[in-house]
Amino acid sequence: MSVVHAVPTDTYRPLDRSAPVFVAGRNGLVGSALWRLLTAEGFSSLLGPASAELDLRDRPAVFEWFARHQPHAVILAAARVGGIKANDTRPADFISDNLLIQVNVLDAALRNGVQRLLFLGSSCIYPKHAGMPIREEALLTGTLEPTNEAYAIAKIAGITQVRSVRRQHGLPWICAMPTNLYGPGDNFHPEHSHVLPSLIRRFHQARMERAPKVVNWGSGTPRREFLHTDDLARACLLLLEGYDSDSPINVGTGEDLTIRELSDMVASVVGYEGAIEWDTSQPDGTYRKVLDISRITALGWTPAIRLSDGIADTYAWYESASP
Ligand code: GFB
Repeated sequence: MSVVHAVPTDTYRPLDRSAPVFVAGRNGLVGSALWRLLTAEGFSSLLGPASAELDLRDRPAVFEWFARHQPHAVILAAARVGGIKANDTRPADFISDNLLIQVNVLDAALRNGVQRLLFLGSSCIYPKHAGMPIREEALLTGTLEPTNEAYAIAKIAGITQVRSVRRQHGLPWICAMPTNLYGPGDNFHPEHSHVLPSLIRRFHQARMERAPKVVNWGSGTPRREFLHTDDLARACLLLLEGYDSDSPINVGTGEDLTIRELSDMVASVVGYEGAIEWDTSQPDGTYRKVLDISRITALGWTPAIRLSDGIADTYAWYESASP
């Protein structure tokens, strides 16, 4: 059964399953989930060169690749991403790499007449003090969270480029804004990753080493929302086939929890029973981030993976991938 069955038939424009679809960032957290879903959905000409084969920051190489492969549709899931500390300590890398990747892929797609394109942003594009849950209309209405301002501004530039192409060239390109994501294939780096994979790694190590305590970052009081990438992948296909608007569209669960609650949940899944301490010299970041998902749920999509199940699934992947 197709995942897009719930889209109203008047807006449903199916993608040709045999036409080439470029999943930019195919080996990343989001790209790999998209690849799994699109393969299962019968897409037979997926394109997803590894970064060693095609560096998306290399403009001539990107143009040459598009001219040769002529993708029919593009999902731009390639990005330099990282957790709060990576964003805070390497802002020059985050703004430069993301702007280069986006401008090259979007320009090459335009040059080659790509009709269907989905650009993936992030919930950090919204103002730090946006009303909760965050509606799409909050974009560009206030100042950003300083720890990820460089990344957020690059993503806002991408949204603006997609909207500009719509306005100037009339192509039905779209943007989706996912909340904090997690899933198999995530980055588990101890310093640079996001909180959920960091906690999995930390609690796993502590359990293996029988450590009496772990120390997490910040106060544990900030609230976040977490979406499994398999749920995001279903949303991406639904949007590509059934959404055509100038406005970015949020993709999340609409439910948040404190970092302390998340930490307890991860400890329970991993089986860590020692003490948990909090290092308040580390940044908390924005206090709360939860998306209003009424626009996408009206199209018929809802998240299907409960957080505890998703953590268990991600932990199973981590254990299978760990040496
Ligand atoms: O996942 P995270 O880095 O993303 O951090 P952000 C979320 C919260 O978890 C912060 C706390 O309050 C952290 O202080 N935390 C506790 C930890 N322990 C840890 C740990 O071991 N590692 C990490 N990373 N956090 C990022 C943005 O912000 O979210 C990006 O910087 C992007 O630009 C991404 O938008 C989705 O939600 O704070």
